Amino acid sequence: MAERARIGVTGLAVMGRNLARNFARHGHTVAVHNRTSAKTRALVEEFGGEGTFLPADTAEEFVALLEPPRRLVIMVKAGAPTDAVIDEFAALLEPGDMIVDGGNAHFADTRRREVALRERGIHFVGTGISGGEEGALLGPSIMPGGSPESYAALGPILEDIAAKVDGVPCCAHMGPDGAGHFVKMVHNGIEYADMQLIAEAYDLLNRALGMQPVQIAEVFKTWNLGRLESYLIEITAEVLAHTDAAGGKAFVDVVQDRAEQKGTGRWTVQTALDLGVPVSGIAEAVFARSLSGHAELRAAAQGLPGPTRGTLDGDDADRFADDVEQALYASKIVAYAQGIHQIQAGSAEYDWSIDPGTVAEIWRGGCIIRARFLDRIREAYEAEQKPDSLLTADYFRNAIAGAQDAWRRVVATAAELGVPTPGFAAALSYYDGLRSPRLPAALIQGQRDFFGAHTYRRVDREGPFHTDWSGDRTEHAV
Ligand code: NBP
Repeated sequence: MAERARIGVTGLAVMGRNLARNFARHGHTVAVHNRTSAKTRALVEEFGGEGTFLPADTAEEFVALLEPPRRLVIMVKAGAPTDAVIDEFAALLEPGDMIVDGGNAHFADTRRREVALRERGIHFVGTGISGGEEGALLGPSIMPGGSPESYAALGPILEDIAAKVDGVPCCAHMGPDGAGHFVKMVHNGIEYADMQLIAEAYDLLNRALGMQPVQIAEVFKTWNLGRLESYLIEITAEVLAHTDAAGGKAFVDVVQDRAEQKGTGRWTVQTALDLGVPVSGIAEAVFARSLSGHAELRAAAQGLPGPTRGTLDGDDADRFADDVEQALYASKIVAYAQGIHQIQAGSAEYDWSIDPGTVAEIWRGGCIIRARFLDRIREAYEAEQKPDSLLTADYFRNAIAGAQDAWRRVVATAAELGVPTPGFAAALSYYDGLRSPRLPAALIQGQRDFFGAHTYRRVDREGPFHTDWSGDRTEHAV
């Protein structure tokens, strides 16, 4: 009998091609297919020596190459192309077969697709894959959803190709149906927040201290030796140290300051609004990118008055870089606390039983937000007494206790100097909001009752109440 493949990949653009190579390099015979066959042939010609690839020109040939139960990975553009490919292949599969969607699908689409395929006996495994092009080849962080049965059949192969940290694969079953894509979505939301916070730290050092990008690169390199050690800090130092070949200026000074967004950050915030979870750090990061993109509005605002104080000097300047490191660390903790809260809320809403400790564990390597402190997050959720919030876990409570004076100074200084720090400031406000015994929400309830008879609850009695604001202001139980 002709050789069959343990797994197949259809969609051989950058991600699919590298994922297929990763399977092959780990000794798995991999069937490969792409709508445009030239890409399939190119892959085999160029990288055929890395392992065993079984190329297919048609969908039928591709399915015939897979050993049952078939494991078919789709790596095509998210949205309509993914639906088209699922429809094409589902018609050729049998009950018990698995379709893995490794694209960046919205978890609601994954839930819809999972139900439709389950009715036909096919396992649909929405799988978040992070790490970009390089991760797909060398070891990504993999977040599979879908049924436990499908994970039993797929997990070992996915764990094989995933990044490893201390020998532990950065791949674990997140939960049923859309859990994997939900976790990936929040991962990307945290990534937005982390990048924004790092960008604010750079902006502060540049504008408050007048440091040049190449000097700031050195600061980031130093930070990367400590508790902030992470992929994003590491690449930030590289980008800041890079000089533009054309004019000899710092690269960052010749790039247009308009950040793009592909949508997963926006999805995170939209979903958080639906779930009622305050992910203010992620939201500010998305909004900061939107603001950066409004070129005409920004041009029109150039004459608006700012503060008189321009840069720091004396003692303020001497301690500022260290203060910014502390503010960055504290704000980053808040961004993760908010993201984990969203994962917990999604898990409760959709009955996924996602374990935040496992999520932290598989984010330690392979993915864009990989960082030293994910170990601490994992430990926090492994403890017998699970924290209500990451912020209330002992390690992080103490970390913020140590950083908060500097964090407050940085936010105050930024306001004084007119340097925008939506990420740092939102994180600090969230922290202060969470720990406040009383919030002005009580006044908002009064306002709502005044104009809309929305009622309110009292601190000393059960049940809703309304005050007759337009009459004699007597209070009634409702
Ligand atoms: P793209 O998102 O650029 O998609 C290109 C692939 O989709 C090609 O193989 C193309 O085939 C195929 N395709 C399209 Br477009 N429409 C199709 C259709 N109607 N039927 C069949 N195939 C179709 O590729 P990518 O950047 O490799 O990303 C793949 C997935 O992984 C996406 O969902 C992406 O969001 C996700 N992702 C990407 C990254 C990253 O860093 N790039 C990271 C994590 C996740 P063709 O060759 O015939 O045009």
